[in-house]
Amino acid sequence: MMQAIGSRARQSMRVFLLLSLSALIVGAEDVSANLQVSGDCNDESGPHNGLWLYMGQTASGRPYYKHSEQPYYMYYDPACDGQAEGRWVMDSEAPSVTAEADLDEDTHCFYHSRYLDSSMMPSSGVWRSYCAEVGLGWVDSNVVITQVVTTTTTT
Ligand SMILES: [Ca+2]
Repeated sequence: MMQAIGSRARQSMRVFLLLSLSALIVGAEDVSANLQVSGDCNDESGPHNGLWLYMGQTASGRPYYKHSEQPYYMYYDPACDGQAEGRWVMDSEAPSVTAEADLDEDTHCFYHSRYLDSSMMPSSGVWRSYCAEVGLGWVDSNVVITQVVTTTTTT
């Protein structure tokens, strides 16, 4: 009986350690990772779904991205018209990497999609997207953003 309990405790400890290790790996944010986006316009054919490539950093120290197949950019703008609250946006304009605000330098908050969040990385959440491509207007989209883990193999 004692042995059975001891064995179960050991097994629990092993599972706990494995879970902790997985959490560490999943929780580690690679600032220069590419991103996979889904859920744009709540539709599989949402225009901003797909692979986004890491391009570098903007002046706020946050990464910015370019869509792998479309002329779209994703970046954080601390004030898209010079005054508005900070937000992550997806747009067809490449951002300035030196401007402190209004990164597309149009003095307006014109873009395809935005998320009112100031995290250092773009994150999953309810993005507000313009969805004319799928026959809709502005839509609250349940966007899911995951880092693309690249593995290196040697032969
Ligand atoms: Ca702007």
